[in-house]
Parts: sequence; C-alpha cells; structure tokens
Amino acid sequence: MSEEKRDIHKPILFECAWEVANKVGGIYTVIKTKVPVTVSEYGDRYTLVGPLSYKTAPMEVEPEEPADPAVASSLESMRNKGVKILYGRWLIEGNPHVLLFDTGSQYHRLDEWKGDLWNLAGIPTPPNDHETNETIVFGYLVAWFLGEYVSHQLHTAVIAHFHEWQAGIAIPLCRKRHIDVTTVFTTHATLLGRYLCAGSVDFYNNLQYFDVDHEAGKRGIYHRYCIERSATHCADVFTTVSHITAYEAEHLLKRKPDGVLPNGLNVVKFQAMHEFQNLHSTAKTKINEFVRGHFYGHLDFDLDSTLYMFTAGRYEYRNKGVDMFIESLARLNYRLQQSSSNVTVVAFLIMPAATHSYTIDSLKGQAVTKQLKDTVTEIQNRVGARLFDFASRSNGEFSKIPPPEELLSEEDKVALKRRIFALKRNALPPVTTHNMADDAADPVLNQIRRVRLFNSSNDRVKIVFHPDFLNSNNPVLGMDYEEFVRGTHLGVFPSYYEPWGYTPAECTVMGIPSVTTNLSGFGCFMQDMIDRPEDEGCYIIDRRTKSPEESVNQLAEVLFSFCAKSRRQRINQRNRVERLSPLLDWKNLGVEYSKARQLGLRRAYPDEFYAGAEVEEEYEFANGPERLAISMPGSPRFRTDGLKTPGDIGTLTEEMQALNTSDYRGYQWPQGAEDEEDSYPFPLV
Ligand code: G6P
Ligand code: 1S3
Repeated sequence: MSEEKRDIHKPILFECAWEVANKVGGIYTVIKTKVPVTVSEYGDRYTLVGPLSYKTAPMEVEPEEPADPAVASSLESMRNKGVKILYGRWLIEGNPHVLLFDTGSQYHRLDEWKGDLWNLAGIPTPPNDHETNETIVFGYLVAWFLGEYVSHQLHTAVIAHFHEWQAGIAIPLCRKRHIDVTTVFTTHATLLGRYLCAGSVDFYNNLQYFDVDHEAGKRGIYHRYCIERSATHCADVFTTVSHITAYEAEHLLKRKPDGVLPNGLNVVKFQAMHEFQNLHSTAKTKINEFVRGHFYGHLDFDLDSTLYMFTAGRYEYRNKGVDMFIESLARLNYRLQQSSSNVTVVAFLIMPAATHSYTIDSLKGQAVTKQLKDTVTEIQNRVGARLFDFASRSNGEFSKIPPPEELLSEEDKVALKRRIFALKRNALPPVTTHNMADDAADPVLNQIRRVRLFNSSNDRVKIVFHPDFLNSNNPVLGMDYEEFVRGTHLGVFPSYYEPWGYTPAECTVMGIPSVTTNLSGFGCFMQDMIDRPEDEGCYIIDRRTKSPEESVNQLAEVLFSFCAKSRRQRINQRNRVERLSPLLDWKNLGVEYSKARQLGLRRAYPDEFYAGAEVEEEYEFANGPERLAISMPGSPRFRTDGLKTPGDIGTLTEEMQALNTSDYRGYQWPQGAEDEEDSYPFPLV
C-alpha cells in the first residue's frame, strides 16, 4: 500500500465480472438489476469492468471519454501498449460507466502471463482451455488497469469487487503486486460443487470430506479450481450469494465466507393490484394460442380448466431438478386421472440445448391454426357485411333474421371445411418443439419416454419441451420470457444444486407462485424470512432431509393440491405472492453489498477507519425500514425471531469468522465425525 493516506469517505468502486454488458447467465441479472442502487450510492465513482464482446457491446454501450483524469491517463497508457478498450455508458437503467477490455488484443501475451501466473501463484494452466485462457488475459488486463489507476490517483480509496472465478485472477495479482485497492470476491457457485452435484454423490452430507484437489483433478478442472481458490484466499473480503453456498465454499474452497450477499431484483411496483392480474390474463391468452397450435387435432381439453406449469434455466438436468419435475408430473398425471379431475396441466420445460431448429410439426401446428383463425375472421367479416346489408334494407319494421345457412355462403363453408380438414393429424402432439441434436441421448427426452408422458388424449398432464430461449420473434411460442412467466400459473424449480435461483425469485416479483427446494439459496432465504412460505404461494420441497422418493412425493402432492384450487383461490394466491416482492428488492438487499465494501475498507485501511467516529456515523446501515413497511395487515407473516434487516440474513461481520459451520442459516449442517471419512468416495443417492 502507498505511503499516502487514502480517503475512505467517498471511495471509488470498480465492479468486475465476465457478464458485464455480456449476457451469459445469472450473473448478468445480478449486475444489471443492482446497478440503480449502486449508482444511487456511488454515482460517477462507480464503473463496471468486463470483457469486450464486439457482438453485443455496440447494442449495450454508448462510447464516451472518461471524465476522471486518472481513468483517462490509465486508459491512454494501456492503449499506447496496444490494448483495445471500450469506455462509455452501459445503456441500462442507471447508465453506469463501463470499461470493456478486448482480450483478443493481448492474446499474444498469453504465454508470458501464464508463466507469470505459475511463478507467482503456482497455478498451472493447460494449453487448450479457451475459457481459462480468456480468464487469464482478462484478469491480467484488469490488474494492469487497477495498478495504473492507483498510480494516477493517490488520494481516494479504491474498492475492486469481483464476481466468480472468471473475473478472479486479478485478485491474487493485486495482492502480489501490492496494488493499493481493497478487494471483495463474490462467488455465485463453486466449480467443484457444480460438478460434484451433477454426478451422483450425496453432496451435502459429505461436503466436509471431499478430497478437493483429487476431485478437481479427476474432472479436468484443477487449474480452474486453483484460480477460484486463489481469488477466494487473496481477497480482503470473501462472500457468496446464500448461506448454503457459504457452507459449500467453506468446505470446497477452504475459506469461511465473511458473509452472504443475497441476490435482489429491480422490483417494479404497480399502482393497483389488478394491473399484474390483467397482465397474467393477457399473457395467458397468448399461451392459449400457442397451445391451440401445438395440440391441433387433439385439442380435446378445455383451455379454461387448463393450468400452465413450467421450469426454466440452464440445462443442468440433475442440478436444476428436471429429473424430479418430470417424475412428479408422471405421478400428478396418475392422480388427476384417478380422481377424474377435469383439470389439464400443460408443463413447459424451457431449457436451451443443442438443436437443429424447429420441427416441421411445430411450425405446421402454428401455421394451420393461424390459417384457420384468418379464415374464420374473413368469414366473420363477410357474415357481418351480409347481416348489415340485410338490416339496412329494412323499412324500420323488424322482420325475420336470416338463418345461419343463408348468412354463410357455399364458398365460406368450403373454406372452413378445408381449414378443418387441415387439422387432421395421425400422430400425437409432439413433446418437443425442436429437432434435438442428440435426440436419443437427451436426458429430458429419455425420462419423458421412461414415464410415458406422450401427450395422449387420456393424459391429464401434457408436456412441451422448448429447448431454446424464448423470444417474442420466435415463430413458435413467440413470447419474451417475462411475458411467458406472467401467463403461467406455477413455476417449478426443484433444484438439487442452486446457489441462489433467480427463476423462482422472478416468479415472486411477478406475482406467480412457485416451487423451489431447501437446497436452493432462494428457498432457504424465503424460509428464513417468512413464517409459512407455502401459505404465501412459495412452496419449498425438502430435498435436504428427505430421500429422493419422499421429495418427489412431496412435489407431486404440492402440484396436485395446486390443481384443486379454484380460480378465486389462484387469484388470491397471486396477490399474496406479489406482496413478498419487497423482500427481493435491491432497495432492501443492496445494503449487504454496502456492508461488504465497508468491511473491505476496514480491512485495508484500519487506521483510517477507526481514526474518527464520524466515519461510523456516515456508514450506519439502514435497519430494514422497507421490510417493516411491507408488513401489511394480516399477512404475509414475516419472521421476527432475531432478524433485524433483510441483511441480517447475510450478516457481514468480522465476528462471523469465529462462528461455527452450524451457524449458517437454514440448517444444522452436519459437523461429521472424523472416522466417517472412511466411506469416501460416497455412495450414490
Ligand atoms: C386475472 C384476471 C382475471 C382472470 C384471472 C384468470 O386475475 O384479472 O380476470 O379471470 O386472471 O386466472 P387463472 O388463474 O384462471 O388464469
Ligand atoms: C449461478 O448461475 P447458475 O444458474 O449457474 O448464479 C446465479 C446468480 O447468482 C444464481 O442464481 C444461480 O443459482 C447460480 O447457478
């Protein structure tokens, strides 16, 4: 650190992630939705740092010259050495400064930097791992920039916040090079956790026993694991997105996190309750249209008694609980049949996989129903014209109205017949909308085959597997994701590995009930915050203490009971769910990030921090007023047992270091006796 004392009152913040202005997955949502609260705290002192993608950046960023002279000098110095950089404003709500580095412009230095990484941190890197190579070049560029910046700006403290291992390399570099910044590292999952869970180990009961180096090596990710672990250990402050992932990180990355930063959303509140209910209704009408096309020729169920359930996310069959969802759907199908229910469930699986475009059958289904609709509209216009003609000729006396046969011309009847004949179909409505690249080996399709949910007439549960992102321009199911979610009745996310889980959180703020598990960060968070989450339309399946068989039954029971609800009950439940949304608003959760940054400053500049009491006053954190404000009459019932702020869940205190593993919220996680290690490697679950 420099001799000069840096002012910690109005620090500069650089937030660095691979997904800045570059959508890949959930971290993009975290960063993008958090921008407004961070900008309101930091204003122009806040800059996001990411990789430069020439495909997306032109749409996302408006170039501009830096106003901060230290940024300008740093960029000039780097540009003089051939680094290509885009600096400007990210075109999202909050309009933050954004700094994007073109890794390609410095690829020629890859070997040099790999050698340096080995000498400096003992991290080995294989030659052909493209993602790791990108990570290295990006990390070296970020560290280079931060080094330049603090040499040009000597007066104000700098906080550098990094997300996930892909942005992590700069952290050990900052430490080794004594760059005068304080660093925060937030991990949104652990590499090893994701891999281990995707296999068949009893992950959570054995977390403390895994031989991490061995497991990482076996899966060919040892070098990535080393990067993740070095970022974890070199950061001044280490955090995760949930307590369950904090517990996982303590055992797999060998550092107990300083605290938890739950993921929020940018919640848009409607003035009136009925506004989001109306949105549900109009979006559902669009899903109805898709269903008419997809099930053409077999539309023998009443759309008014049809419920739309869905799951969505990264295609991780076991981690995201798709296996459990399909099995539960099969049991639901049986129970609906047995109870002679008039309810039909259409279950959508929205998970991008390798495909060769839409199937002919899917396209044809939408086309024939559209043609039918167009023909009916034309006939309707002609009938209307005839009726008008007839009525306008009357002399003011009401005489007999012509019967339908007279209003419908022969030509109309033929056109209608033709369209109806086109609806003839021999095969059952398809399970998937796309041609899968590997149909025979696809785990979702294989399980659907196993449970025989083939969309036959007597099935009360129908399946639509849409192995691609949704988009309003798609010819089949042409809706944006948000609109689609609003039109459904229930989101189902029975994940096994889910550090947070944005999908059920998004459902909640849109007023759509959802199912999740107590192995997801979000599920544990809701359990911590609300007394009986299931009463509020937030169902949490126990995958922690129950066997898979018991969990599947619990899920099937939740789905079956949901089908028994009346329309009025569903409307009420949507109202209740929507009232939970302030819990997930960055306006309340953003305070955790503030605490993490303060802890970073305390650790990097302890003398400055404790020098004057005024600093303490300035950084006093809100005590959750927003949260109290949502305790509206009657329900929902927020827990009061010791939780002070939403952030009390993600308590970031130095003292937490001294606590035991059992202090993570959610469960008494196993402490384990030493001799239990004998059974390694662990049995299948
Ligand atoms: C919203 C609309 C109502 C509609 C209802 C359908 O609440 O405001 O007009 O009847 O959705 O609910 P359902 O659960 O049957 O889709
Ligand atoms: C991760 O993305 P994923 O779906 O691979 O980060 C997300 C944002 O923090 C989180 O919601 C999710 O659970 C993690 O798994």
